[in-house]
Amino acid sequence: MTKVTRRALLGTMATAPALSVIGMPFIARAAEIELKYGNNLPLSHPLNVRSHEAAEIIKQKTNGRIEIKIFPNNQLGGDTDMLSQVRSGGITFFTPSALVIATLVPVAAINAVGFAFADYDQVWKAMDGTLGAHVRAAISKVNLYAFEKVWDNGFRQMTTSGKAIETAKEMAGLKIRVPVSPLSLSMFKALDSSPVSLQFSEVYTSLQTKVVDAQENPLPIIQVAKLYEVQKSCAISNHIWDGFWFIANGRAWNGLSEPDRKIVADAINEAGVKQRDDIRKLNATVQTDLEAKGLAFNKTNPDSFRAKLRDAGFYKEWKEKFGAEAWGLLEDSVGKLA
Ligand code: X2X
Repeated sequence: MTKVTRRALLGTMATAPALSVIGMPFIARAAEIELKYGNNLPLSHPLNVRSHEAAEIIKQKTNGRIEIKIFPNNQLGGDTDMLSQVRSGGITFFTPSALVIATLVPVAAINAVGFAFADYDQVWKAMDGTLGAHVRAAISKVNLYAFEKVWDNGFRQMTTSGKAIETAKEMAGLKIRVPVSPLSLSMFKALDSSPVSLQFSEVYTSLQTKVVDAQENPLPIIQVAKLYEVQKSCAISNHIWDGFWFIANGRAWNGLSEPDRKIVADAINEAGVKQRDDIRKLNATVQTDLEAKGLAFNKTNPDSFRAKLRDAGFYKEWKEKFGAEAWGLLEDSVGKLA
């Protein structure tokens, strides 16, 4: 008896009249191209919600040929691990914060210069404009492809288990967790704190076990990662605007056909724009929610922090590190910094 291969069966199905298909077992077709995407955030964060939608759209538009498998919440390791996996091709996609990809592409931290951006109008003008283009070009030099639209992490705020942070004075000696990022370390050292670099996967436990007393993150992250359970107060400092670069391994990206690249890029960029809007809407309600969960809030004035950073030579140092071109592009968007 001849063995009926799947190909032969599908071939018959394609030519046989439609009616004869009825009653046949459904044959699940495995995707031709399976691409892994890892990230560091809980499933409920808009970054995961919208990238899940993008993956569905990509699957539909390619008739199931391309499937993106999402591994959220540090399932594949911490930020540093995922960064090396996306470089080697072990995973195809990763969404590192600008702070984190800067360990590889230093200029990528330019958006995180302390107290640079006043609001989201300035942020999107810069990141969708010349500053973002400059960073994407730098990312492409290390054989990674950065999608056009950077996703929103948000304006970073400081939380602590100790006394509230009102001015730069309270920063002295503060044991604060920062991402694995030279710029964050430098900034909190300039504020006289004792910053500790830890991957995001380690933040909750290190606060819980008091390895550190404080951390800094946008409010939606504090909410989805339940950091309010292990922190007492939150200072609205807006000290850094942070985004997630959606990046792809260069070889894997260039290995896709041109039409497939367009389908994937369109879906991911459109999802990114929606994700920005999700965060914008969340920002309107998240503080009230966190207050109800027991986190105490206070406002801060940026002046004392900025003065401290200026006196410590922070702006001068990072202007030199980023170089005149990138610094100029940042100042085009936010005005003179130092
Ligand atoms: O690690 C963090 O603090 C986070 C989640 O904001 C980043 O990915 C930089």
